[in-house]
Amino acid sequence: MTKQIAEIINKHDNFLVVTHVNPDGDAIGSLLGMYAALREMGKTAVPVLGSKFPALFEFLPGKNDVLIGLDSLNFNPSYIISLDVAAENRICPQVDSLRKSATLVNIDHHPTNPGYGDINYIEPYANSTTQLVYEILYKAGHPLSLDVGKCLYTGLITDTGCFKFAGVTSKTFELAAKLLEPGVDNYEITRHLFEEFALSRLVLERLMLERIEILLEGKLVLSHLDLEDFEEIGADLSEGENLVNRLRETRGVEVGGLITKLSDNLCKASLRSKGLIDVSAIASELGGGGHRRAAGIKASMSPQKLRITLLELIGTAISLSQK
Ligand SMILES: [Mn+2]
Repeated sequence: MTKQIAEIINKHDNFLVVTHVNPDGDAIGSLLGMYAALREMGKTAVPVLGSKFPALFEFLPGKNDVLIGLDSLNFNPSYIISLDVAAENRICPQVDSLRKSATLVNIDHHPTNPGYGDINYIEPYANSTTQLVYEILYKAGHPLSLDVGKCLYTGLITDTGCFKFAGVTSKTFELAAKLLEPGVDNYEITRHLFEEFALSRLVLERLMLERIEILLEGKLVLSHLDLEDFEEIGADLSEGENLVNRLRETRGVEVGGLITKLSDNLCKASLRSKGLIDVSAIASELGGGGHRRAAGIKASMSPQKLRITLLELIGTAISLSQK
């Protein structure tokens, strides 16, 4: 499949590059890495996000070229390259209108990805989607530049939790070495990703910790934030993105979950598991998706309802795992 996609980017032109809403480092790294490479190849390419560019990734090259929505799009893409998007409804919704005239290439590493593209390259064993981008560019014979290296390394660092998470092998470090090769500065990237948070994020974390509930005999820790909290604190929604990891750090805790209320009848939840419980299966039951150890949900229900539903589903999964 890498060969087929490598041929597309070598032989064709006019690419729209997209990723998921609430983008994380792998989403933005894949988006800007693929975009930078296409530009280096002399192609017409436009990176698109469905919402505001997250402040955390402003250090990456190409961010000023990102279109927010398609209103000012001034060319007809032949190909839409979707990166790190587990479910089609998580792409910027306007992209749907282009699907008749463009070929959708779906490149992802989420095992729950149903293969919604015209061409699908889904590799659940990849540490990050940026790894798949690297493999495609390698197959295409495109040499790795400093810009592309920075972006792809950012995705790898994000999705492996700085090489802490399960699934990291000697191959991961081989890839990391290749990505650093053009002169990428590891500390520059990790500092931007983990040591430059806005003060508002610290305040959000305090609020999240104040509200923890220790459930299921300490195996589940839940907390919640409201959109109003973000507004009051002056924090961007993306700043809440990985706070949930904190809820899993305690001994005995199998699952941490953070529910964010977006409106009375709409909320999202991020789930993190140590591995015993497959949180992507729980997320799938509620229309979300992700990985065994990290998954997300956006659900049309009140936070109270989502809390009870999660408590039931996770409670059942934990008792089944003990049989
Ligand atoms: Mn990813």
